[in-house]
Amino acid sequence: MEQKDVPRSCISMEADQEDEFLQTLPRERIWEGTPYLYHFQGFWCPSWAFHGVISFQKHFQARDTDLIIASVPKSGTTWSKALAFAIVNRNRYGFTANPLLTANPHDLVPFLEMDLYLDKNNLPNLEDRSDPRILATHLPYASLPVSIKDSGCRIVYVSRNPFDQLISHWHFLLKRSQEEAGPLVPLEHFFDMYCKGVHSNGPFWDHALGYWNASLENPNKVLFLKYEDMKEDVNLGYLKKLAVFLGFPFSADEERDGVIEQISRLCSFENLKVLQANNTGKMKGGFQKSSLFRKGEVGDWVNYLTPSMAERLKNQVEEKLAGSGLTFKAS
Ligand code: PAP
Repeated sequence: MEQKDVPRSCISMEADQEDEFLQTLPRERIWEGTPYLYHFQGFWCPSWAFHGVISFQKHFQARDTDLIIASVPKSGTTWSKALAFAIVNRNRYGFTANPLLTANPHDLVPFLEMDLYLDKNNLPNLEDRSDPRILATHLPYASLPVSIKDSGCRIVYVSRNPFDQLISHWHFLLKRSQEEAGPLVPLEHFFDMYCKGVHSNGPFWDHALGYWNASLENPNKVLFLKYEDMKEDVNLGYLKKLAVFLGFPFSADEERDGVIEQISRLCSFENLKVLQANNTGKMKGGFQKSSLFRKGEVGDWVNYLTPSMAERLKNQVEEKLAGSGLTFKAS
């Protein structure tokens, strides 16, 4: 769905009308105990995030200097947030006292709809944040507030092959159910719903294509990254590209002094996973911080999906992405 189709009535809706409106939308639930997903503006929005989405769309005023990290959940968001923060703030903090050593990347780079705009009683004060503000969203491109599209702000979209992304998401739900001693979501069922596009911020292909097409139309506005390319790039070309896109390119001296390697190490899965800030305690949403750092590999899905499941998803992804030029490496 294009932004022009987003119902204006939603944008002007008062907070006390939201619950009533929600009840008019189609809804699905992955499994008993998981939050309802509401079909809204062409994507599946978790019930608890609905107010945040409306409020974000209604109130957020982007600045030309803003940097937005966008993704479908479980695509490398935490990693990308850490990288963007480390690149932008490298001269401010250095590497021994870097906030990434003591705070979770999601605390340093908050989500707009799922964090900053979530509170029904208060709007966030984003005015006092110094430039560039690094912020994040899981919303599809079509649902971004107009000011993000119309301003000069830049968007980094991180994507991941849907096989690993869905397995990562399933594990995340599983862990949450185990913690809460709730019913466990069977993989077959989760997979089936996924193929129907029913998962948080899904369908996957619509989400990816929205940003992919925007990156083709305006490469200076949207940088489209792939998790798999970043993982296999031993020369760290993706980091240089990201730094240039963010407006903080590495100097020749920095390259010589190994600053790029330092950022790569600081933000690596191995480093972040063992930090106390990332392996103890809970996030605002109630889930364990450690659940953001599971395996961090490409191709782990082969341990879970049967050949017939893999075939079904492969065909579906090929069909949905046909003609777009967008492809994913899944191993
Ligand atoms: P989110 O959408 O809830 O923020 P997100 O960070 O996008 O989650 O995805 C989590 C995945 O990224 C996990 O993948 P896995 O389940 O297949 O293991 C997690 O391990 C992986 N991940 C987290 N941090 C890093 C990192 N620094 N480098 C590579 N992968 C990472």
